[in-house]
Amino acid sequence: MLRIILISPFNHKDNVFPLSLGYLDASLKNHDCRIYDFATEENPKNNLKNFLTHFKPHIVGITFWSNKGYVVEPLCEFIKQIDRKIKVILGGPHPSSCPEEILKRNKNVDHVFLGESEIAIKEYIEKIERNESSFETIKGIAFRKNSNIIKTEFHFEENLDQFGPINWEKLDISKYLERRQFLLNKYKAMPIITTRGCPYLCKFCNVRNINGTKIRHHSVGYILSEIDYLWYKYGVREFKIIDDNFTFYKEYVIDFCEAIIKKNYKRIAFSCPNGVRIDALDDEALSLMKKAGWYSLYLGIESGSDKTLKKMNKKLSLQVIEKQVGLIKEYGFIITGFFIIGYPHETRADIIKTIKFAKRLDIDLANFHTFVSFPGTPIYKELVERGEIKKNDFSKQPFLQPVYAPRGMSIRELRHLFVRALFSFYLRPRTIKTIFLLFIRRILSIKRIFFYMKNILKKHPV
Ligand code: B12
Ligand code: SF4
Repeated sequence: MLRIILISPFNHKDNVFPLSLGYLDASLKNHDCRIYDFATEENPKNNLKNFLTHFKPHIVGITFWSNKGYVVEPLCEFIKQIDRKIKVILGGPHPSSCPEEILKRNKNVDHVFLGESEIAIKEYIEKIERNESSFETIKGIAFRKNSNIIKTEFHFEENLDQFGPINWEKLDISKYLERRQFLLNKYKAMPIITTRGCPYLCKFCNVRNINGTKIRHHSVGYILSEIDYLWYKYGVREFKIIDDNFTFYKEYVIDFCEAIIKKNYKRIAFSCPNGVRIDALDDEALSLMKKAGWYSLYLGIESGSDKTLKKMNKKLSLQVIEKQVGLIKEYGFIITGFFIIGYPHETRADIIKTIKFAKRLDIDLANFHTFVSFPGTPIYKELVERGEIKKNDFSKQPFLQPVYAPRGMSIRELRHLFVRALFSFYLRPRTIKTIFLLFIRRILSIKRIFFYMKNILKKHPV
């Protein structure tokens, strides 16, 4: 039996339960696997040192998002300094997008995993246990061999029910439940995954590298037992569905909602905080979602310019967005729109169009982000080829601060437009009233607003 530690290096205290590590842990039932979440530790690095010295793991795995390079790279070195024999493995969105680059850059990394890794990690650990050193048969792995880097094709499993169930007890759930992890919360909330993958090919998105372009799902029965468990055992009353594209298959949404309605939970709420596609929603789906307990919808609107939507390959038009927002509003959802500003080729006029569009739409809140190009996305490749960004520019990415501006615009100018977007959207009597009402209803987390404000107002090093 091998000893394994899986680390989530997000040290922001409001981080959510790391589902990625929960799923991987569920695959490693025959081993002594522990999950270590920086977000729930008072002194994460010091405690980790003690943990590593006492637990003496054979393998340490770290989940890695592109914006966390400044934490993950030193962490790999830290682990190797404690014991060079520990195998350090990485997985998650960043390694899935540029495994070769990571292996070239960081000698402290032994193996890199690509995409969903429940099966790959299981096979890997079995090989390590048997002292095998050939990994070519594992799907979705990259490693050094002689002076080459070998990368195998990744594979996505059709039936998600073979993964999990998550052993929630591996972490102290109360630490996650006592926080307001999202901007909007009605009750004590936990994230869950019902489907993985998305068939769209938006140019700024790297979901295709992580979960593929085919939507696969858990059965409704599987999800219900997960909900039941969290509802009865931990008093969780709100479920944040963080799928890539939850609303794509309407029949699935309908089956899911009908099953929830049938269960007749005394109190339950749902939302999709990382956004759903706006065009997939119709009367039937919306009315059932409302009945099942949905109260808020985040919509991937992205831009107020048809030209930019086309450049993003978003397959949406302003006309469809306006029509759909109107329809969704009729059902009384709290609507939050996601908007990207400063997308390549955008001019000042395009960005102002987005700001005006956000204000014109009947939405309650707007989540503006300045554009970041993540590795593995088509737009990243284009920008590197055109010499507009250097590889690794994203690693400097401070939360909510621009690091890229389209040609002809400075970062300072983009930052002004970003602040203008926020001020002109939020300082309207209508939005102030909405915020006040959401606050009174104890749905809106003021703490998170301060968190966003603090990050937005940080002086940017330009
Ligand atoms: C939920 C979510 C959030 C939530 C919760 C965040 C959190 N820390 O838990 C919220 C809304 C807060 C959020 C915020 C942000 N997010 Co987000 N988020 C997601 C989302 C939708 C799901 C992630 C998830 O939990 N998946 C479920 C688990 C089961 O899957 P998984 O994490 O991929 O793990 C599997 C594999 O990757 C692999 N794996 C993962 N880790 C490891 C480790 C090892 C050792 C191994 C072997 C394998 C492995 O195996 C796992 C099981 O199959 C993804 C989209 C996506 N599909 O990944 C975006 C995503 C991860 N987010 C992204 C971004 C950019 C952000 C923000 C920076 C956005 C912003 N500008 O504010 C912030 C940053 C927050 C932060 N803490 O730094 C990007 C990351 C891109 C990148 N290249 O890194 C993604 C991919 C979205 C996208 N379309 O591009 N996010
Ligand atoms: S942005 Fe949304 S719709 Fe577009 S590819 Fe990514 S997950 Fe799919």
